[in-house]
Amino acid sequence: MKKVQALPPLGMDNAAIDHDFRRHLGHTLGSVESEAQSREIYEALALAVRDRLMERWKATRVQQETSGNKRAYYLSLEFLMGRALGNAMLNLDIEKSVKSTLYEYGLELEDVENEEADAGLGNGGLGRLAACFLDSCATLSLPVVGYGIRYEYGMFRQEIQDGAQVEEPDHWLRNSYVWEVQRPHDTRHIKFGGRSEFYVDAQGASRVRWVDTENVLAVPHDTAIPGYENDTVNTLRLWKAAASDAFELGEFNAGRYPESVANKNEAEHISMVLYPNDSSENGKELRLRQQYFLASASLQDVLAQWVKANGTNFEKFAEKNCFQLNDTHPSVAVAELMRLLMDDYELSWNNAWEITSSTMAYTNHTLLPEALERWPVSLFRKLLPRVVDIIFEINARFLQQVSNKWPGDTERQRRMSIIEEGPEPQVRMAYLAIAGSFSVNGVAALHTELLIDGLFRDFCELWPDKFNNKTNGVTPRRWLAACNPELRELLDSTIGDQWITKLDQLDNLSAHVNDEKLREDWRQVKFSNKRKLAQLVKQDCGVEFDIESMFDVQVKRIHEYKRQLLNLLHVVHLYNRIKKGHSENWTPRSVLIGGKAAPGYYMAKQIIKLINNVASVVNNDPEVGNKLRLAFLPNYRVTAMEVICAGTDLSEQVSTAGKEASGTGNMKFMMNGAITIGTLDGANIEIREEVGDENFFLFGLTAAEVESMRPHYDPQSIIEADDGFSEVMALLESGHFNQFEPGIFDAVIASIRNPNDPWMTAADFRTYVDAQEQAALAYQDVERWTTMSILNTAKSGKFSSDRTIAEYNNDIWQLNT
Ligand code: 26W
Repeated sequence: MKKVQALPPLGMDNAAIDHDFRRHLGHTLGSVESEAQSREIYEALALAVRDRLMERWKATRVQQETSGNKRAYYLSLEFLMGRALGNAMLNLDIEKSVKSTLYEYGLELEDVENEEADAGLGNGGLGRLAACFLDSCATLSLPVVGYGIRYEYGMFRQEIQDGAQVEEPDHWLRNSYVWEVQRPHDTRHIKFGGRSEFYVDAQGASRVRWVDTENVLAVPHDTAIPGYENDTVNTLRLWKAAASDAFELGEFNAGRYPESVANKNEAEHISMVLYPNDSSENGKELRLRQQYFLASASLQDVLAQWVKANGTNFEKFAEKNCFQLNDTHPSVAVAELMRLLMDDYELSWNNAWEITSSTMAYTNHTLLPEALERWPVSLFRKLLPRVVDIIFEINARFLQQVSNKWPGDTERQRRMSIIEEGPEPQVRMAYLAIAGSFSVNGVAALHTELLIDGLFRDFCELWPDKFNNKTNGVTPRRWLAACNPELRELLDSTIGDQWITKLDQLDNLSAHVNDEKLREDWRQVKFSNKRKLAQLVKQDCGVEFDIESMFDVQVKRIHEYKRQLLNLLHVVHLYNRIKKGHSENWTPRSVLIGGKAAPGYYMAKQIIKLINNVASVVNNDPEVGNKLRLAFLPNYRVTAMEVICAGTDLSEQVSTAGKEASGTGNMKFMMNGAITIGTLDGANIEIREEVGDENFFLFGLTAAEVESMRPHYDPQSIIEADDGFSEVMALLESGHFNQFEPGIFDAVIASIRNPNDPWMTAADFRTYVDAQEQAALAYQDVERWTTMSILNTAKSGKFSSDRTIAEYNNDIWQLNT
């Protein structure tokens, strides 16, 4: 199109927004104002806000494309974005204008916002981390693109029926998603199946092409990622799978119309659903298809942009591009980049490897061996024959390096091989990622140490310089400014508003910790947030929380290593004390637990059911009254956490030491003034370092103690030697919480007595109960608690994802802003 004068920028004031809101309502949606439905109001407002992102988005794209600066790409199978409207308004600084616009129509912003579904394209920590990282990249004006899959169905919606989890599909796109823009001209072709064909090219070089494939289209859908008040708008590009030929002509002509359309469905399955597992891989073919689909589409996208700007000279490619792999899930990218460079752009192996191994960086997010992905070679070969050839070649050259360093150490070669030998040989994706990356990082100091001396020890001996730590963080925009507007205002009036992008400034609060006015306001803000949380609990669980009671909260995926069961043992212990009349000097407590279980994870589902059964006994016992309440919050998700973290007093971070890579919920709670009760695990250690021992309730074995106790772990004697513990076990084993469902909890309860319990729950029971007692006493001392709460917020600056991303950039990406 011919270049013409640019449009004037859109106004950010009340009148300008009102104008666009009405235009979209009337002209985009064809709605009659007096009859507008809530959904239409939301869409019209979202579009008016989106218009304001759009012009900044274009400008950012043009600037990034023309600057020739280095760029990074965050490859992730998960992005747990949550809602976009509030976030966009905050970043554009138009909340006030929007509120007053709506006010004129008698509308509440909160009601309008509730029309938006969460973009729940992730399981938990890893997916939400990706979302926080994009926010920080945009806020730091770093040229980073997120690449992921546009799942038609996100994380399932959890319902609780008779105390048990029931999964319902999350068709989040049903009502059209206003934040995405489809970009069909950037569609990529993805190959599956077929075979490798060897040939000699015109220059006489031997080459390979991948033929007889079934092709699937990857159609990009872009979402704007606004930075905070800086006019930067980055991109999250999500791929949707589509059939390459809408109709299989042969089938169609033969009158087999349904069969031809069925083919289309099969291709589209690839982006149909997010796998709801967050720890154990179950080797499903579709999952490998998803991983390859993401890797291939994203790499082709980056290469196509490179060629457009630079032609097929790749000499400077590695200087200008960097791929960050979010866990092993997208790590097939290592082999795929090799394939594209060699087969499509005719680079030699050595040149292609030089580029690949200096552009890939891998982040590990878990220490659980069952979460390390492995794929059967046979499956790989069937789906991706050309890619598997390349993986074998990478492995052969890699093992040569191993044997050069440790001649004759065949045991080590066997251990380190990317291909695990056995009756069903497997591709070890983590090893492929390490071999192909110039950087490998863990997500908290302890986690990285444990990777170095444990899981990846051999690799660290080979390449010590690759390994580094990047302690996780969360975005203070969503997790403080947006979710806790009252605290935001109090902070602004006490220390100014620079903390939103320089979170270390929260430490300036420390100087005001004894200011009576601040302390009183601080408590009022917490009460107000507790009232909102209590409303949510009432509405979703039917349980009344007294806002004077201590709000004791554990929300995260349900997993044995996270030990929701330990939390529950404590609740039963408190219940038992009340029943026995041992409730002198009592601190009333409201315990909230929430989280999803992987649909195939039997134990996790049993734990949910047990929590609900205990809750119904506790909450219906008049003798217990307000002293103790227990609620299980159904369908825990990003939007629920926004209410929960602001209204929490006590944050439960009780995993078996050495098992939680980092945790990020712990950081959201801390920022909002909750105090942690936790083990020395993941980022808890760093949280405690920042806030000081006296402002953290510590208990439990250390990671080293866990491992040294393991061989002679004897839960039976631990229980026997502890009267309180014995009584708790006796209550559970008597069937008190499952009177009409005999035996249903046998497996869960038995796990506590099992000497092979990997999570060693019994070992930490007594120190946990003692730490809980300390927390209860501290809560009674309002002045002490207020100090602890203020200091937790004040010392949370380190846990901004802005700090984390600045470190990724300094140590790994090295982008200019
Ligand atoms: C089924 C394959 C699979 C395996 C592992 C899917 C997802 C995973 C993830 C590693 C699970 C996850 O979310 N890990 C969490 O990552 C967070 C961000 O780094 C950490 O804070 C958590 O400690 C870690 O459990």
